[in-house]
Amino acid sequence: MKIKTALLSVSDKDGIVEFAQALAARGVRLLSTGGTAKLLAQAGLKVTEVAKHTGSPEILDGRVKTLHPKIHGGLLARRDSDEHMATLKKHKIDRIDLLVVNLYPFRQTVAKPDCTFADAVENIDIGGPAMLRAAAKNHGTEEGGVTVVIDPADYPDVLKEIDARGSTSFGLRLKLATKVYAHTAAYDGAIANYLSSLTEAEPSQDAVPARSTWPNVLTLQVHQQQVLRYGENAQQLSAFYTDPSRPVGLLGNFVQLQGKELSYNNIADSDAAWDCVRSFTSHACVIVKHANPCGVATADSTLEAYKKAFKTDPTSAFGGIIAFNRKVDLATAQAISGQFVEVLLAPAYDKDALALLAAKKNVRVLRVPMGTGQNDIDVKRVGGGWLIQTPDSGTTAAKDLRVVTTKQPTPQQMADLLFAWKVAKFVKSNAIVFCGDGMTLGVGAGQMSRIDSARIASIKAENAGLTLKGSAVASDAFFPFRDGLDVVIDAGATCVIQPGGSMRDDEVIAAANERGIAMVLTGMRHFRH
Ligand code: 93A
Repeated sequence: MKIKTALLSVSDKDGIVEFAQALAARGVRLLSTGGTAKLLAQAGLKVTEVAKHTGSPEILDGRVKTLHPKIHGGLLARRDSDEHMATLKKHKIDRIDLLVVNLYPFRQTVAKPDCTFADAVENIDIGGPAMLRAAAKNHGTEEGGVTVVIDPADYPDVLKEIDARGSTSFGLRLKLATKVYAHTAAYDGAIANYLSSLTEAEPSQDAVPARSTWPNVLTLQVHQQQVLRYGENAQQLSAFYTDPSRPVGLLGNFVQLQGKELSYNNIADSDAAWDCVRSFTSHACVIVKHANPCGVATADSTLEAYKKAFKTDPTSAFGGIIAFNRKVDLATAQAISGQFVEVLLAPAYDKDALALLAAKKNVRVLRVPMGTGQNDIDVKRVGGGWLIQTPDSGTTAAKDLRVVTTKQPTPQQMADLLFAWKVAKFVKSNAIVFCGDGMTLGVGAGQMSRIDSARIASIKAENAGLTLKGSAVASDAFFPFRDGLDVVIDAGATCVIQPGGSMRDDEVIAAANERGIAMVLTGMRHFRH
């Protein structure tokens, strides 16, 4: 069915004049609402105002513009029903074949700190979603139906099909209709999130209402980006979903430059590696296995950082995820080529480094634009629901530390303690991390008992041929008893960083003094489950 009449009603007017010109050039009649009609007329286009078309003026400050049987009848009448077509004729209603709408900018409006309650309410679009839903419902059959466009990125496809066939295909109409319902659902979700975040019982119209941190309704809109081969295991189905507002061209935070398709576990591990490596300012390398760092180091170059990180635990590094916070050069790529690596990620690569990696077809090479990082919220699935929290963005600097022992840490020890503390944040609890000279020496992760984590960390150091004598050690949460502390001192640690706050802090501090080591407290713990 040929597209004869289009209705255009948009808040974001970008590109609308050009699209309307293209439609007019193809003989399409244009109907439009106040502001949009004015803009089109100014551009010299012949356009009929909706108010004139319906015979009803816009009323109630524009709250009622398009809510009229002449509009909704024109959108909703079934094209394959003689009865519907006869009804249109009887009531002198014209078919509307193409609808172009984008909505009042609700989300952008409430994001402004000075947005009043009245501003927010007035930006709840009613007529726009009503038309969108009507048009999308009537996307029709192979014979014909309504084409509905909310995204300017779809203008070219619509014009291409009109040129090729005078109308649009069922496939395109279905795709566009699907987009509409995802869009209106997200739009209503944003309204519900906003209203439910208001803490005042009756916000006054001109007041900027107080907002609570957490809305009691939380609507998240996520779009499928990639179907994955399987989930954590082969018997699980899986896909990767992201927030539609994320920059296009990224898979989550990543751009894949080469290699096999990313798996569920690859994405989870790469995320853990990136989270850790981006927290360092100097050249850093993080090697991850099963979401835990098994080697972390900083140095003056990426090559040195990699060599040091690898030394921590060469056994675990086999098939690992390797992340850098700096550009990867040829020398580093050459060194990495010597080991089996699943995923390599960095903000950039030298050309010759990429050429070398290209020979290793299986290695998944990811580019991660600097600055990309955590989400606003952290979501964890539990049976029957989701646990939601803000991400752990707590950081600790030297000035935040409290030395509680007679022994003061030397400047070198202080640097190692801060390094160990940074790493411990990214290790699953209970975490014990031995470090020295800007590298991890032994990592104990994910144990139910802190003493076991300490024991495992020292066994791993021994297996790697590293000494813990004179090392710095971090514990992600406090020592409940002195026994865990004794294990790390027995292993060779001479300084300890931990949050403090245990009922037996006095006993633990006394033990540190008795054994002649330095201990600093951060006052902040980093559980990670
Ligand atoms: O206030 S509304 O909810 N009432 C309506 O009847 C209506 N019809 C279209 N808002 C309505 N619209 C919206 O107006 C559209 O969704 C679009 O965002 C905007 C375009 O208005 P104008 O062309 O006057 O700039």
